[in-house]
Amino acid sequence: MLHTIIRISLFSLVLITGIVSAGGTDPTAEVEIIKFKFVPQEVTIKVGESIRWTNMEKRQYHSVWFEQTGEPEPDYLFPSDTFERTFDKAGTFPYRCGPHPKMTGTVSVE
Ligand SMILES: [Cu+2]
Repeated sequence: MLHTIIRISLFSLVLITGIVSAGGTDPTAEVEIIKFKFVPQEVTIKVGESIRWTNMEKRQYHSVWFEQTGEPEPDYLFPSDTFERTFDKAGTFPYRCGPHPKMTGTVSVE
């Protein structure tokens, strides 16, 4: 009986470890989009690190657009959607929401 329990536990552990590692690396920083704001508005990370934005609104869509890099505007984020971006160069990167130009944020990469 005890043997069986230990075996099952070990099996579960292997299974859980597998699932977690399959998810890849977690982003370094999280930004929530809520009430037409990026929270926190300023994020500082290191070169090679990444940020994940999550739309926490109930109904409103937004986007995370690094317009000044010349990149096209990414797809809109609908409620509970996420957007991830990795930063490979040092610098200060302002961004905004496409549909709402007053919604701005800044990423500092050291
Ligand atoms: Cu917006």
